[in-house]
Amino acid sequence: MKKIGTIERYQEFLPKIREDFIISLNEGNTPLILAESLPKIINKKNLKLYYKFEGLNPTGSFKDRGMTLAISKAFENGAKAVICASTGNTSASAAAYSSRCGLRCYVLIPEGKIAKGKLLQAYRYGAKVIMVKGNFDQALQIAKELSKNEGIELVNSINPYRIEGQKTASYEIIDDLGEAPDYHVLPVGNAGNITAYWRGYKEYNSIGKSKKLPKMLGFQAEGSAPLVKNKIIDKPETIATAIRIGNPASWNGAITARNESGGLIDSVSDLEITYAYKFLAEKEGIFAEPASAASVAGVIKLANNGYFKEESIIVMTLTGSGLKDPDFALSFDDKIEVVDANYNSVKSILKG
Ligand code: AN7
Repeated sequence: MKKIGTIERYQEFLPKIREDFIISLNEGNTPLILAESLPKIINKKNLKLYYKFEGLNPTGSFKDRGMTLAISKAFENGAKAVICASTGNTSASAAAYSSRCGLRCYVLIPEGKIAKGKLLQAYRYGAKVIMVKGNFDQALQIAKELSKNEGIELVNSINPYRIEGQKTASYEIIDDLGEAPDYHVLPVGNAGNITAYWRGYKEYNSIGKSKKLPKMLGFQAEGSAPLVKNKIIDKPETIATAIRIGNPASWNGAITARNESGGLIDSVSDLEITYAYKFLAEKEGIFAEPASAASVAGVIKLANNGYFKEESIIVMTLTGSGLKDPDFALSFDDKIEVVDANYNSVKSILKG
């Protein structure tokens, strides 16, 4: 059977892995979905907007693109165990790929600050879940030290194979559009993904697959915006727990992507993120997690400020699935009706 995951699809652009050691769940190849309602609410006819919906990866986030490489390499190198710190999605992905090849997987997560779906994933895929009474940045520091001292492979995005795999999303976008977009918009947490996308765009451009390079637009949550404030945030806060990060590991990568592309890194408030999250589900039919909605919140903010002047194609990455965070999804006022099991009780609820 033909394999169709990240590694096989873009073999020639990625580090080599011997075929017997490729651990894949057919990740990648996610849809680029045209925005129907967004152009209307921002009232911009000059913009063509697309969502790159990474929530449709095997574990429900973009992390799978790089995890397939990181785990395959660890497996090929004879590692017995892997470790990561995570706001949730990395741990879900690491746990899934590890389970496929019998690697022991340790995940360090900030206690009480990860979406329930992600916790369940890591747990059910069989990882050893360790809750740390602290934030992601503290957990990452511990994971790094354990990796160094105990000979356990680190599969956070400091692991170079992670970024290599994640850059394939840019290839797919160019393969789909036949050209790079004018702007690429991403939520930014640990800043691995914006680093990876920029690398992917530059590489495809250098071999003639695109004529232009996009401006990279990154959005952090206001209470967790170290790159915007240009300082480490000791106590990051946001409802978008995936990007609740105060000291991004790929800090320099994000700044380089911004500067080289002529883009920007800005922040959006939890209120703006929540609006975009609801908008995506209720007006576009796309259920993405809160952190993903930061991309859309960012576009709305910039559009309202008159940032996009020319005819432009904009791609927004929606990094993870809305199913990951049931508690947030159910935290709104619009209530679910419970009625008696008869025709009239149900009919009385209908609005016509
Ligand atoms: C849905 O899982 O850092 O800027 O430990 O899960 O590359 O970190 C997740 C990050 C955006 C930010 N959207 O990406 C983790 C973790 C979602 C995410 C980001 C994350 P980076």
